[in-house]
Amino acid sequence: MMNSEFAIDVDKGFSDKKKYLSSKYFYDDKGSLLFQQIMELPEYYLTRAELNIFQARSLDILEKIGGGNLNIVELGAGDGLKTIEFLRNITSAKADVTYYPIDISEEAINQLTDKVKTNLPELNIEPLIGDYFKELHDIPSSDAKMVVLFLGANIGNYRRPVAINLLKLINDNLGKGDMLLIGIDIKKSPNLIASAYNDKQGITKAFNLNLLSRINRELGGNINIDKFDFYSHYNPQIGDVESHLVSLEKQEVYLEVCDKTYHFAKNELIFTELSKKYDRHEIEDLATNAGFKCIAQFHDENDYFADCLFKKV
Ligand code: AVI
Repeated sequence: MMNSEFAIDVDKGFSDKKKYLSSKYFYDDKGSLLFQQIMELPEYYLTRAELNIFQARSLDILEKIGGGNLNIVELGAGDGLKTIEFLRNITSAKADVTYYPIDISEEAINQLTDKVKTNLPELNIEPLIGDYFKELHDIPSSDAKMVVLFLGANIGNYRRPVAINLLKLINDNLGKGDMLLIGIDIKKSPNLIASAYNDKQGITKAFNLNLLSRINRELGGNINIDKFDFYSHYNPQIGDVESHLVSLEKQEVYLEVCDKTYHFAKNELIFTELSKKYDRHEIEDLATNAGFKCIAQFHDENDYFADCLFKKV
């Protein structure tokens, strides 16, 4: 019975003239582990660069946010490494902070909460499990300034209009003067970007192929993973990294849950992910289009990555 969102989306994507799968389905247990490995790859500079920003610039970020009590709300729990660095630096500068991490996964929130409590025992933490916008909406109003954290270049996984809508949704839940601190990967050497999404050890390839294993497991598929390859490329003119799976031969796959056979031509692509890179002006434009003003952009020492402070106007 094709009644899960996953089954409906895979059926749509496999039936399209240009086949696609949504990158939101990468993150089952195995996919989340593979993403952890990606973040440690020598080629994947993004996580280290963002950590460098919080090591070197946290107090500058705090200064731009301004004084007073802060409610820091994080969308997506992550492993906490960068956030703990930021929170440690700003609380030791006497900022009065309550930290609200939000995630749909109870396990992710519990792990993060334990980590934060071990590292920052004095910090007020109010973990929230559920949908980002519902939880954000339900945070009791107070005189504290709201600072939403949306870190890790996640915004790059959305096409521009979708990214703007998402930022608008965040904006709708904020008051005038509240802030959004958003991680954005920036345009730089095309070769450097291309290799971050095509690592030598093949972890990014395994991360993409894992989507097919997930389809087999959850939708009763008979996909032979060995008959697919991985291809990603970066177009520096528009800043888009596009990732794909490639059918190595003409083949058919059957998905029991959809009770349907899908046909693949030799070398046919399945688009799996956009990882968009921005320049300074495009970032300002993104902010303006979503009802914010970009008041500061903090770059790491190599100028690879930006954490940007958007203020609701
Ligand atoms: C989660 N997201 C920001 C990552 C990115 O860089 O687009 C996902 C990823 N895909 C391949 N490598 C990492």
